Amino acid sequence: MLKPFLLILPLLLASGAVLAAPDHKHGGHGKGHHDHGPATSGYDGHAAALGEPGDPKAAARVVQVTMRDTMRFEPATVTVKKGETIRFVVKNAGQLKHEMTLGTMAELLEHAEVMQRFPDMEHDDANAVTVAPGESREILWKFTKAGSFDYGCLIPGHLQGGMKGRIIVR
Ligand SMILES: [Cu+2]
Repeated sequence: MLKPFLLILPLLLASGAVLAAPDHKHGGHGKGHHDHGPATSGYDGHAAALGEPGDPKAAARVVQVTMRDTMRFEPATVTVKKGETIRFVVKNAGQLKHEMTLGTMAELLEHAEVMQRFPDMEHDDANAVTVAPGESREILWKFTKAGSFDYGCLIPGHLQGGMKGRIIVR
């Protein structure tokens, strides 16, 4: 369990490190891939446990998701059929920057820790969007495996504040 108060000091120290190393922005595909720490982490940034990026030509069901500054996603639970492609239309209704990352809770927690060290990291992955206040972005994802998965906002403090949701694939 992350303890936000214990993370404040390392966070302050880390922000200095970020200024000294401007290239820690979360790169997109094709340029060196992103810095997730040790390769042994097992997290490849693509939420392979859930499925794969959706084919833009495939039929997709639209699921609207709203992000709020109360550290909540609406809805907080999404149910999909195995094999279904979902177009998440993610709207940030708040004043703060938020993001939505699909993954297992273990992946989200691990990535949230990296975000604590590099708070300005932005996501340009198939399974994640960073959404500025008032804007909307989309995630197109095909759920190929049955099970219970998660999504969360990895902006420092948000996941811990409860900004997460569950995806049930059956
Ligand atoms: Cu957030």
